[in-house]
Amino acid sequence: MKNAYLIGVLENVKKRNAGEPEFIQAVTEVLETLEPVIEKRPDLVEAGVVDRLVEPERQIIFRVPWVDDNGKVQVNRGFRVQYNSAIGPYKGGLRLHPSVYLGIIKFLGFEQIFKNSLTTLPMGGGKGGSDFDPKGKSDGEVMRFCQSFMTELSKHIGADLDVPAGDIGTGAREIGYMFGQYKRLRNEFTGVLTGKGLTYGGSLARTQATGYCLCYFTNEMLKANGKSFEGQTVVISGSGNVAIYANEKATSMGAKVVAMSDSNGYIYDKNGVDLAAIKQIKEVERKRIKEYLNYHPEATYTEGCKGIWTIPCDIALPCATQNEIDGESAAILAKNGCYAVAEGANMPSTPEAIDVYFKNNMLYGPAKAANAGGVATSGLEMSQNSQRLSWTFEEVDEKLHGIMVSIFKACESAAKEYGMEGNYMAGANIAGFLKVAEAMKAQGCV
Ligand code: NDP
Ligand code: 2IT
Repeated sequence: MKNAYLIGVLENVKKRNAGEPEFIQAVTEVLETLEPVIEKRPDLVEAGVVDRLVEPERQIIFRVPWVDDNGKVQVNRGFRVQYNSAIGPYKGGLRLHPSVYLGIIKFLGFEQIFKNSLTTLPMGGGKGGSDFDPKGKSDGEVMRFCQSFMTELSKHIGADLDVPAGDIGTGAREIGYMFGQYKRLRNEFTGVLTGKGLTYGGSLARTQATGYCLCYFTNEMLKANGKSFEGQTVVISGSGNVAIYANEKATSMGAKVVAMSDSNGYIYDKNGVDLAAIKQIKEVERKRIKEYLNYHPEATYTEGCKGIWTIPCDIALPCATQNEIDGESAAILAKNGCYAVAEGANMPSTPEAIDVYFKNNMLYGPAKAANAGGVATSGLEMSQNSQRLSWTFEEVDEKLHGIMVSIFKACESAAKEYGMEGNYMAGANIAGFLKVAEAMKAQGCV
């Protein structure tokens, strides 16, 4: 990066957020790709748009006390970072995972600003969560945690203010408990959360949305480069919400998914992963992926998740967590003939991995664009709640398909306009940024 203004902003970010490497990583990637825009737009520099964009509007950190099944008091830490409201109410998921700390929530909230902008819907960026680990907890413990978490969070959110949703560790069960507590505390039934159950205001297709839309985006990227999913071998990391529905859609588009993982290890099934077995193990029983061998003894299970990228494939869809593909794994993927990577997870590729993709002319679909279908459906859930209506699965799915096609086109044309044809990462950052930047400039120094 050569632009003195951007270098200055980044230096300041590093100084003020030391000890938050994921956040610095996310900001660095965006600022590097914004260089040609900033060179062309001195008015945005004058308006201090980037200086303001990197600083969250509000950060809330709170104590979450709850009582476990043995009657013992447990204390977790809760977060909500309300990052940017230039184009709509704050919107973004809640992550429940022991690795959660402020830096993770800030990187996710920062990414969410651009992603939400790309969806074309009016949603600002935010993210939240806690270092609570739902794994191994009883339903009662999860409920008491969610109620305590929402008791504080309810003071800071609202249908026109900030609308949280799911992310790692937060699925339909957790959203249900949180919604119930919000309703009890506020005595009102509003669309304050998305990803709700279908009996109380949820949208059809929200469960499937992120995974399906990852494949819609990937399909556009493949088509634009004379390829398709048909007959291709695919590796998908993770076996949660995003991974499961990415598998379902990729398979329906003619691909064969041969491997999936969890945080303990990965399975390889050369006949194609049996998704019904994965759903039973993960969605119904909440067990570990190695149980897959009970259904398919001919498959293999390997401890440790990194090795999944050594399985030869044409297309890789990382759908687990941040920085899960490093430079070394990316080099193995490339060597084995993988020609496309599209990100279901947020920031799953390290900067070194991204370098490998570009050096090897691989197609690269960045998270902000490729996984935007989840939050887009959340936006459609908000619209349905406001109208007190619910659309059919087909209506929602058709709208989403259109949104993903338009996101791909926006990335493709912004990259081309700024002299980086085929670099969808730069295209996503630039297209996402420009809408937010114009809105921030128009609203003055706030
Ligand atoms: P889930 O909790 O449903 O599933 C997460 C999956 O990733 C599990 O298989 C989990 O394994 C694995 N995983 C989580 N953390 C780690 C880790 N540190 N190392 C290795 N594996 C890990 O979450 P989602 O499917 O919802 O989210 C997956 C990714 O997609 C996240 O990056 C999330 O931010 C992103 N995303 C989610 C959206 C959504 O709508 N849900 C929308 C857009 C992006 P285990 O069970 O062992 O923990
Ligand atoms: O990372 C994401 O986009 C999500 N976890 C979904 C957020 C949402 O509000 O649906």
